[in-house]
Amino acid sequence: MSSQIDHLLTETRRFAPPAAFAAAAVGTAELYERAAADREGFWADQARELHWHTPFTQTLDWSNPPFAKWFDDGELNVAYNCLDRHVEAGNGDRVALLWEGEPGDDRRVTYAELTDEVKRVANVLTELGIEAGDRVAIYMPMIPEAVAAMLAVARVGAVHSVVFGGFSADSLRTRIDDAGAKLVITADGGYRKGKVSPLKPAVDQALADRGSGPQQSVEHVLVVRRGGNDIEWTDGRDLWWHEVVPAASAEHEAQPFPAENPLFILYTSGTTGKPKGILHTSGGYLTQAAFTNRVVHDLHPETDVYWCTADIGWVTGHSYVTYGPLANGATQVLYEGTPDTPHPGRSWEIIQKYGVTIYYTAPTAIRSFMKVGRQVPAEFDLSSIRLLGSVGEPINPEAWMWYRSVLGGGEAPIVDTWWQTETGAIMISALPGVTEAKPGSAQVALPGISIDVVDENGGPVGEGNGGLLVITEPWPSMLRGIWGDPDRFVETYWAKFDSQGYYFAGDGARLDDDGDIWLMGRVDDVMNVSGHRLSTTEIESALVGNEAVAEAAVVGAADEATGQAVVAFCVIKQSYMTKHEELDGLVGELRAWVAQQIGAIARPRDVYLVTELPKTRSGKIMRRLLRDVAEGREVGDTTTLADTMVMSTISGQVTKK
Ligand code: 6R9
Repeated sequence: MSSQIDHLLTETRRFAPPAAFAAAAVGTAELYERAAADREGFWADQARELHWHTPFTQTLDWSNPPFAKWFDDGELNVAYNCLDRHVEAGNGDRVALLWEGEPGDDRRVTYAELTDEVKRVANVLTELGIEAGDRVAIYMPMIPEAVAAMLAVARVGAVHSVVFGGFSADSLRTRIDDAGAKLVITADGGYRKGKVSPLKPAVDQALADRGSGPQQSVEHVLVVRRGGNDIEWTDGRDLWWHEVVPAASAEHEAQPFPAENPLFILYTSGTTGKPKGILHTSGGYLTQAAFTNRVVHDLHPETDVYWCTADIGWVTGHSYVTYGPLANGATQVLYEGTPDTPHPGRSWEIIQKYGVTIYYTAPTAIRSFMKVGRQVPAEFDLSSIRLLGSVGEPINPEAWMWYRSVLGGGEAPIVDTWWQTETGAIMISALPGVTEAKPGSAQVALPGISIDVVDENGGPVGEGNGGLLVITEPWPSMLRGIWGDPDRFVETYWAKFDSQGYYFAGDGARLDDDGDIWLMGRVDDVMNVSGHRLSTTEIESALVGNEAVAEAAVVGAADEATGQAVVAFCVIKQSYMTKHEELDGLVGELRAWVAQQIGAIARPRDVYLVTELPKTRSGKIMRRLLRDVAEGREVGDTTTLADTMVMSTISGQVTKK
């Protein structure tokens, strides 16, 4: 990559942590030194923060790469670590979940209450024949029972596969079949965008369609009543949670399981059509989820009110809603609904109501808040916030500055956290009390994590250069495989840098002159225009730096002259549209703007003004579909879009032009 991305990398603003924050920070500079001196010993120390029924004597077994074993001869119970030990330490009355339903109903669940509930659910699971190693699918809204279900499955040593409640019956069926789940835990429905969105009917459909397909592994469906919507009932198979859970005994002693006992499978999309079941195990995963939640989010469990907005259907919800915060004894907000329902200030109302101190969300959400305007958060008291986090995609400096000034009172440190479903926990991030933050850069590998940026042959590119992001040493929360497909595991992540033994993350990255890491988007999103490599992220960042643009997506479209050409799709800010009745000329201005910001090489061939961008349910822009539009093809598979209508709207807007 050459000078085109200099405008990101010449970002010169630096923000040191406030002195009082640094003085009280959980993560200190000393952690880097300890980890550098003895990486495995460092992780063993972190693992000893957990409760082990049987202490481990080995830290890492890497004798059969890429199949790692961490803390292999130790035994623990993941749910015991998240629940019982806090109660036994005298913290049973501490609130674990500050739950807020979308319609405004709320519930406070203490550690003692959550422990009691999980013990009962664990007894129900055992009565239903669920044993260690069995798979349980969870298809639920964001309600306390969803967290309890995950922990109960973990408590009996079984394996959960959480399927995001926004996925279709079809996706649910594929996942149930691939994992061979024996039980599905669901709800009648949950609140989304002001109405009840049904869930149980999708489970019924997923199970009904299975006719001649794979063996019918599902024996029971356990149903929480939440939406109150009408549902069908299969006697003998279906059970109401409110009938069986309160009736079950609250006595349940957590049994120890080996550190490498599978904890969960989480499906994620890869480059092929079939989703991959990413497999995580117990001891290493919990160690790194808890450690990173403490040091990156600067968690002080006695005083903080933490809110990670991710749904439990995504890895962020696993590591930073369920496992990390509960292992640390945190008090956290759990919100059922969408951030703009019933009004655009809903998130700020929740922060004010509960006095949220740590807020962790995605750039896509931040940009949609920017689109609505800062007058909305200005109506609420957000002064409790002392730390902000970002995850899921690169955060452009524009959004970073907005986040810090509007939500962080111009002072709260921001941690930009890079990681993946596969890595299980945060890998690259500032330590908020130590690192001077740079807007737009995820910055440095965490203590105990080894990252590099390399060229196609695996050679380090060195400071000031771009290449591919790799992880050069095994880490505790690394995926242990792809469920049922060890070859695909090796092929996807380890084959590219086989001789070096590096994990290939699939992301492009660049090291700046300070050695800080800038994520440049998936390598499949890198364009080649007239022999120059351009990053979609880079051009998108320039576009949203223009006063007119709220959101932008850039794709490389096949072009006879240049190989690929830059095609941009922009959503214009409401405030800009009210000021300028005519958008005539804006397209030309934006093309010139990019040329001016980055260089003529980056000037988009086409700029389309659209009302929305196509996003997956986890908020990632589906550039593949935009490329179809840009190249004048029929639009491909849209089933993973959050809103399947958006592509026809965009196609309409583009052809009208
Ligand atoms: C946690 C999560 C993983 C992919 C990853 C990368 C992108 C995540 C990022 C980021 C830049 C960050 N990504 N965090 N890119 N800066 N801070 O999102 O997992 O859904 O598996 O996605 O997301 O491209 O490879 P997952």
